[in-house]
Amino acid sequence: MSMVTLNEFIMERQADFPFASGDLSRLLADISIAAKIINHKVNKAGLQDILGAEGTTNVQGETQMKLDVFSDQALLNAVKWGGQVCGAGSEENEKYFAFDLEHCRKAKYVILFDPLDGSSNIDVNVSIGTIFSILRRTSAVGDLANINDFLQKGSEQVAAGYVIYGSSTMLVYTTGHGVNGFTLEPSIGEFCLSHANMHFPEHGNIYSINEGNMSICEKGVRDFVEWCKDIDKKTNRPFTARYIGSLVADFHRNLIKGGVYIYPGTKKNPEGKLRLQYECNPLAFIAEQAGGKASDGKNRIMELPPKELHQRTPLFIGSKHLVEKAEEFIQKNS
Ligand code: AHM
Ligand code: MG
Repeated sequence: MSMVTLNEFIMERQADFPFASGDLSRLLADISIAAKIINHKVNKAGLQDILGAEGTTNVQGETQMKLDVFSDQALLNAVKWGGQVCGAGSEENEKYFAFDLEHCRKAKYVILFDPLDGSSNIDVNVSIGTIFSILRRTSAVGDLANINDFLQKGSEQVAAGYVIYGSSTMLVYTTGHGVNGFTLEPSIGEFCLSHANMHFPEHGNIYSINEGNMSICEKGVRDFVEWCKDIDKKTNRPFTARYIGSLVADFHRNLIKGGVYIYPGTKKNPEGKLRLQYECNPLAFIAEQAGGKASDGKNRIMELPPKELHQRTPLFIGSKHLVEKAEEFIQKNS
């Protein structure tokens, strides 16, 4: 089998859009470079004195890990000097960045990202990930980026993807024409096409939720989880429970094996935990492109109107039939 690298693949796809300028292709290439830099650091995490908390807290009051800060900088530098975006919003920074450089002012896109999701898992050597979302700017080319560029619905995304730093490192992305996955081949330092045209399998039987929160979840969520555990030969129940606590890894497994990931609203946090603009929307775009579904229990994630950069939302994402089943229980109880 011949090997197709990510850059070759992006270039081939670019030829499908004769009027495209190549800016989006270049941006994806910039992101893949940042991903390799982050991957290198993540792999060395156990060897160097870079584990543990940085001693600072981010905008959500969470302790930042050193690798969070490193990954944030790696991505910001890659996209700023690459010059294909006029601004960037990140989980690690309260305010978005508007890059005041001539080549950035002229750029067509903005990017939002969670540089290192699931970072509480770094110390225990569990898979973590990077998530990104790309939007066409709404402000005039030549101006500085403004907040409205970032507060667009998920349905406006032009591309989205994630990188998983697991037993191998993979980059998975969509530009709205299906989902493709690339595995990093360390001997040549290239992402190579390994998972072409990814789709949720028709039958999946995994449910992923932090069951420790069950008593503070709404009844619909509790009923759905009970349903997953019931015995029923026809629907292959009881299902299998799998929860890593690392969104990218949980999502990626469910995309390949079939399943649903849920982070619901709780009594303590009615809006849940996950961030709409750089965690839920990009994964929702990938889920839909792979034949799956993403909702907040009632509404399509990609239709939710964003009001602020770090907005949270409950998330039900994965195989279509399982997300719809969960929604059924929510509706019955609301
Ligand atoms: P983070 O962005 O601070 O890393 O938080 C997001 C992570 C997700 O990766 C994961 O699915 C979830 O938080 C786990 O939360 P919990 O420990 O409450 O189950
Ligand atoms: Mg995160």
